[in-house]
Amino acid sequence: MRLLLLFGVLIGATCSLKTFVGDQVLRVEPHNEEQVRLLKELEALEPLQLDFWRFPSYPNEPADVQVPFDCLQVVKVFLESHQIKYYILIEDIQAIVDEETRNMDYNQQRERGSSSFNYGAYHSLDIIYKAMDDIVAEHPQLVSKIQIGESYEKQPLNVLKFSTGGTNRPAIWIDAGIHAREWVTQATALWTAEKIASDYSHDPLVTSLLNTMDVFLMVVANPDGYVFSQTKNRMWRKTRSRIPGSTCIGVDPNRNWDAGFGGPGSSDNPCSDSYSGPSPFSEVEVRSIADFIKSHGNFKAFISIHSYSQLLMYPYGYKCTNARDYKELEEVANAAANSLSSLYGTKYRVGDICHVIYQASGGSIDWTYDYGIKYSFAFELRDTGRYGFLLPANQIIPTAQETWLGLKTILEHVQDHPY
Ligand code: 0X9
Ligand code: ZN
Repeated sequence: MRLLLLFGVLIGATCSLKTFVGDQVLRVEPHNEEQVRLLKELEALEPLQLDFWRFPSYPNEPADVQVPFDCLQVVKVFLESHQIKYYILIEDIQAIVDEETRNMDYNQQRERGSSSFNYGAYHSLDIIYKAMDDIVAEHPQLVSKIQIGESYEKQPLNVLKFSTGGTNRPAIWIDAGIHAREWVTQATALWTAEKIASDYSHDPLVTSLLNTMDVFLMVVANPDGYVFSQTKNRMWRKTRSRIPGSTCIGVDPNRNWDAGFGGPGSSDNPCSDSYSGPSPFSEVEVRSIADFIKSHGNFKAFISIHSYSQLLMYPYGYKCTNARDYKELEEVANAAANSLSSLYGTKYRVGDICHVIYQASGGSIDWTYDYGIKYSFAFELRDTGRYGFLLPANQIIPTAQETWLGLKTILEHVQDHPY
């Protein structure tokens, strides 16, 4: 019996979920270029095992950093000795992860006989894929499933297609979950799938849109990372590909697109969370989306859903100059942010990636914009840092509802501006 217990502890320590007991998230507020530079240097110090939930960018813009318990003292001393202001955003990450685990759908006592899908909970990849199949089965005239490829670990890359017919109609792309740990995004996308399916022929905008255009919705753009974030490390962001010559795993799929590849705001260090990868489109998940977009050839909008920070952004991220269409994109984004906030008062900041968040190279919407898809937008959903990536499940549905209003404003504009 004691042997068995010991074995259990060993398995727990070596094979199972990473824990974050006593780890904190600090909100750090650099006040000048020098302090920003120091934070970036800190980021590169691997033994500290820092995880920037929000990367350092500009003076007076906050960065959020997860610090392991063992390094808290040295990091705080470093910040204080350089007069860099900070405060504790999350006291004990594990406490929030534990609460989240208790609320996972498969850990909850569901009412017996209740067969309806719980959109207000986080789910495993298998359950999400099953729910997507169920939506297809319930709306066979409108929704179909397309497999655009296979992930590094051989998971299907599934996309839901909403179409009322025609051939190669002008189309809208929406993806979520390209960053694994941004769980509210996959959950929001799944809710949105059901919303589009059930609103067709009821909601005038959805109906008129789908009478002339198709919508493609990728609920889990990085399935390997999502599974890993649920089974091994809640804070996993990247893909799970092996990098020759490195013991570190995975590429940042939002640094891997062929748009300013390898430039500022990306890293060539495979151990970094913003590692751009060995070459543009090295990641099969990213390449599969790009190939699909190219072979389709008629996408008018490309919307990528991330979390967190409550931002609605348009190109560019790899450079800090205005996109040709920035006036129109800014107007549409402002209108979308307004309709989004009309529901619960959630405030969004709007702007180009470089100015609103930070310079970041190799991102999806820069590539799609340069490829010719004018209406390229990226959302960063709730919240602004109280929970960050660990957004409580009771915020999933409100987040999805408000995001849908923002999305609809964009879709309406796209429909009204076909060229
Ligand atoms: O750094 C990123 O990739 C995005 N922020 S996140 O916290 N979700 O990782 C911001 C970049 C936005 N750019 C594009 N979506 N292309
Ligand atoms: Zn992201």
